Amino acid sequence: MFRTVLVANRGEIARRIVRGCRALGLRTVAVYSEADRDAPHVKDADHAVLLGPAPARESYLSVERILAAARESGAEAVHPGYGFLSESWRFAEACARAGLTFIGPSAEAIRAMGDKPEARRRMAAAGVPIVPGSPEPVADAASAERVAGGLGYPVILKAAAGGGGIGMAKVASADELAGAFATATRRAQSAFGSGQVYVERYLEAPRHVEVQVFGDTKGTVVHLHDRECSIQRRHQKLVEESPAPNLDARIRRGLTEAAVAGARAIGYVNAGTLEFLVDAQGGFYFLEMNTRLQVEHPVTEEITGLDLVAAQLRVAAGEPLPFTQETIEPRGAAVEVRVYAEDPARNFLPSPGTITRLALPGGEGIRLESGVVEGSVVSVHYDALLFKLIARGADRAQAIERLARALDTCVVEGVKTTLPLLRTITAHADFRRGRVHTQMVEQGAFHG
Ligand code: MV4
Repeated sequence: MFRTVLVANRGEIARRIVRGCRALGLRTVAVYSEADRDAPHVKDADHAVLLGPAPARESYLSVERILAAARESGAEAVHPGYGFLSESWRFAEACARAGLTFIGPSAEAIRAMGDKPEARRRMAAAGVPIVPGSPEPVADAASAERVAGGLGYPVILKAAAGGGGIGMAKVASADELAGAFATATRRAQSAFGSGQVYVERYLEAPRHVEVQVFGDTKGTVVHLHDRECSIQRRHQKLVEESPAPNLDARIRRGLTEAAVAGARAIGYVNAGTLEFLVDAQGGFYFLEMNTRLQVEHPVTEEITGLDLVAAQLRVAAGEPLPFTQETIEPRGAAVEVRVYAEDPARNFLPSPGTITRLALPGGEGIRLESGVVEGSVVSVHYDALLFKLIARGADRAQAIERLARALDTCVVEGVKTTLPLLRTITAHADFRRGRVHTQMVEQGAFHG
């Protein structure tokens, strides 16, 4: 096992990783930008290194500066967290070249899953159901139209180098295709540096259910059950839970078995997530694989009682997984909400500023993962996630009841937050019945 870990991130996840390192007695090195001099994650770590100016390009996204920080602080391993460099195969490779252990999967697995058509081909070859669509990017609008004609409308155009919903375009009919193809290509080029797009059949109002997987260097791959993540707006998740509610036992088994088969087929090592769309008929389809620890990992930890960050460290050090499929026993239910510094009254525009008052709940079954304290300055330069509130219970109803109560006692002053929307969602009858899908927020289910 390495002794010193550099945490190449900020906010709540950097603090969570520091805690995971402490659980194994490892020394931690934080990195920070000029905007984060007084940030909690800097104080949490044993040592901290200034990277550079506030813009992420010159700090948290600078491979060169992070490698230099690792060198000067004596770190032997790097945990990338989520976002920033976490899914950069070039960064994983650069770490290896610098003699550092990248705490995550191989650069090859990151690269393959970042190429969405390649990921679809690899999963299909492993027997994982994929949404019907083009096996390769389409060269031009005419070939997109040929593929779409074969699939039937509506279809969706997606960026081959993309993910997370950026550059996607729904196409209702053939006469919309040429225009949508041009727009999608342009957006994909500017967001990902590649204009390549591919075509899939469009599924109406599906659920988003994902499966947490974990592999080690001995070739063992297990799943840690599923998470329901349908409640989101503009591809930003708001509420996540485990287990997914109202999921037929056959579908659940199909999802977890497919996820393990897919991860095994690519020799996957460390924590990963396979995302699926589940349609109203119970069909499920692989969407993409996230080759990182995810924001919503705490709900999985709450139902399994496992420490996923500690497991990541062990696996990265070459140890076998500290659990087996047989010993992973899900218990109860857990729900997480994400509180962002965004203004609901101004179409959820970021709401930067100083947090002048912060009172956050605790108590039975409540877990808090916060990147801020009273006095923290929320910068325009980074993701606006302030904290996550997680509630667990013996069953889903108890977890939601605890969460709703905890949400009622949250006080955040100085910046606007998504708290009002989260209170509305957790009180909503459809949510309480577990009747959720990906279009709910946009369709206005939670207005008023
Ligand atoms: C889709 C889809 C419908 N049909 N693919 C959005 C994020 C990206 N990972 C994939 N996404 C979607 N792909 C087909 N063939 C609908 C979405 C989608 C969505 C998916 C998951 C969670 C929320 C979503 C919100 C809108 C659209």
